[in-house]
Amino acid sequence: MTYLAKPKIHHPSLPRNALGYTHRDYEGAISTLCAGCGHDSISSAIIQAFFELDVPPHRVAKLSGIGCSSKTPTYFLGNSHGFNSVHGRMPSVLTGAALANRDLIYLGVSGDGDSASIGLGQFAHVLRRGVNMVYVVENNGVYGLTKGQFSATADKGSKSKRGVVNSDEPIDLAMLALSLGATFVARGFSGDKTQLVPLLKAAVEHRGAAFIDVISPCVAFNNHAGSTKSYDYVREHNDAVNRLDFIPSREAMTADYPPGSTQVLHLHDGRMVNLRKLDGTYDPTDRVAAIGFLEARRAAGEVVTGLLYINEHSTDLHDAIGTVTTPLNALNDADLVPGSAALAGVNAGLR
Ligand SMILES: Cc1ncc(C[n+]2csc(CCOP(=O)(O)OP(=O)(O)O)c2C)c(N)n1
Ligand code: SF4
Ligand SMILES: [Mg+2]
Repeated sequence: MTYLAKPKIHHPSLPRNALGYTHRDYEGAISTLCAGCGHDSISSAIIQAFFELDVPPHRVAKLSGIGCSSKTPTYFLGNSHGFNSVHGRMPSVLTGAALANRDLIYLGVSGDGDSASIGLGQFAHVLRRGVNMVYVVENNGVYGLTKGQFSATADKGSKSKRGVVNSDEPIDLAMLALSLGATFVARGFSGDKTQLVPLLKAAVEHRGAAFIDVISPCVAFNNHAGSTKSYDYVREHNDAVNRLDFIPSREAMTADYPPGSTQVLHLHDGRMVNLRKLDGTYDPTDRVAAIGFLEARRAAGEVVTGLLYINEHSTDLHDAIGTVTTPLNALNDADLVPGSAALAGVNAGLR
């Protein structure tokens, strides 16, 4: 455990974004995770994504459960709102916060134990309700914080550090997210920031439930031969179906790609992402095909990464229940107490 505070003095020539902030303004406390933990690379990708998106840090709420992964919000976006909830309960706390104040960007950070075991029910409902958020699972196939037990995402046949073979079928969270109705589903690898940062940026801009499963090796308990969540295994079996280029405004796209190798995706506020297709046949707007593709590649031992599915016409929970555009926590007494005549009208409508 380190108690060292980060120095407050910044180098005067650090690059600044459009708001005048540097990377340091998006960082958090010094990490206490094991050196080499994949989770730290994800924190660094999150810092870069929000810096490059020019998001004011006070507009972000980061929420997590319990685990090494759920500790990470302490290590990024130190000037944002934060809530470290109970094991597996982040989604319901996030849902409540998102309903109360629709003006914030919600970032849920969880682990494979947190989301695929104790929190599986919460994971399912937050996605099927279309809560407007980015939900990141830092997936290492083990319960890192409690010393490396297999989690529900560990592949059948994979080996623990002590050589025990996992006999249970794995839960593929990306596949589950697809079947639950998430409108943005992606998989990344903590060792591939070039792919992960644009995925995070596009997920932030997406309206609705955006889920990213990030394979994130645990160097202490799950980075050996026989593991399918180790750095070596993922590097050797990474089947990236596409790469994103995030277009920050309505600018025309100037990149020079061979015809047929790109696909332009539109996000709700007019922003676009340019998708470089690495697998020419993969179409991330076809949800049913995506499920079949993931299943087939998993059977072949491959780890499919990239943008797996996007619904360009997505809506969110606020659209579904018709909440007012003013955040509920900003409504005044007159809005909240409309009087007996209004109440009588509501009652009459229910008779
Ligand atoms: C209600 C409850 N049950 C069990 C625990 C013990 N516990 C703490 S973290 C954890 C699993 C963490 O695994 P994961 O979510 O994969 O995070 P990682 O540490 O691997 O990043 C467990 C079982 C707990 N803290 N609270
Ligand atoms: S135990 Fe594993 S998951 Fe936890 S900090 Fe160490 S390497 Fe990361
Ligand atoms: Mg884990």
